[in-house]
Amino acid sequence: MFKKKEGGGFFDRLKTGLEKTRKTLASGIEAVIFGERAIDSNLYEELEAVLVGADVGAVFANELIDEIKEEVKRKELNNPAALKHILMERMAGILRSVDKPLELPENGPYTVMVIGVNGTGKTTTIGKLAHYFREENRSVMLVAADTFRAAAIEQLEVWSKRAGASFVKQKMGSDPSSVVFDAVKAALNRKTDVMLIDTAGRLHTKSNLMEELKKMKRVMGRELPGSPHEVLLVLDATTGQNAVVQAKMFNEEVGVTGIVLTKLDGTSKGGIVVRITNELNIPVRFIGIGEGIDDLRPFDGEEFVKAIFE
Ligand SMILES: Nc1nc2c(ncn2[C@@H]2O[C@H](COP(=O)(O)OP(=O)(O)O)[C@@H](O)[C@H]2O)c(=O)[nH]1
Ligand SMILES: [Mg+2]
Repeated sequence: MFKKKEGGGFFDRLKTGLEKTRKTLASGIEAVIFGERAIDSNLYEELEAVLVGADVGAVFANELIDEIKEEVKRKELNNPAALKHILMERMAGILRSVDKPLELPENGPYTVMVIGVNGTGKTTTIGKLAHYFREENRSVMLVAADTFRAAAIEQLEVWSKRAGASFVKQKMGSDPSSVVFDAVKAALNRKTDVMLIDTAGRLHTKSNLMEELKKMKRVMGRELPGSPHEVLLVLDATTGQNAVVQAKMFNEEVGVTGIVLTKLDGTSKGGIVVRITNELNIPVRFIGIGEGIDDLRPFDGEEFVKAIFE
């Protein structure tokens, strides 16, 4: 189980990380509902435009506005300020339904395959995750199954040293399934608690990549029944619609059990979390809010909405 870190500093850091989204989404909504204006179709249109601008998705924005209209009618509301609370409630409701932190068993190895397109932040996320688990006093092994580039292997090795994790690699160009095969054996021998597997993400050979990922899964399942326990898809929040397309593709081809949304610090379109959640219904396990080793958070829907609106 994840121990949740609490405290003002921790929450402030999240707010800072989500600053760009705060500026568009929260400030945009404040501007629309400001003053004593009437709740009419103009106001609803403006509200919808702000939501779409923050990338919650047109369909979801529309649904949300309809629900707000209902609520306003039912409760006979006439103060626009009340709309913000309805909105926050609804967003938190959607996000709560998918904020399921990873549950680790007492006895490992717990195996996590990390997949996604190049540049989304897979290797960095693995480094941050390794640090996270090390802080919980779990032994961690990083596995270099992105064997396509020597630099990728080196980058993961650097993270393993920073985080205090062991490291398994073979030479560049070797079969990723063979790397994983060795790694599972090593993790069983060493009684490693958590094994994090870095994979390639070159999409121009899409069918090869998908076959490779499926083969890795098969090999792992044979060596350690039930594994991989988690297939974590890393998506770059700054890529908007592309992230949604990638999520659908990887889920259909390989099967995804959890999502990490990175680079939320670099976008004003943090509403993408709502959109992905709404369209895919896959748990969002973590969010990335910076490049540092501490900039990965277990996702908490309630906290996320508060960090944007409060
Ligand atoms: N600002 C920011 N940058 C990130 C985050 N996660 C990853 N990055 C950066 O994204 C770039 C690509 O990351 P990398 O882990 O190499 O991606 P990979 O190709 O998927 O393994 C690097 O420069 C990372 O520092 C994040 O949450 N915020
Ligand atoms: Mg990488």
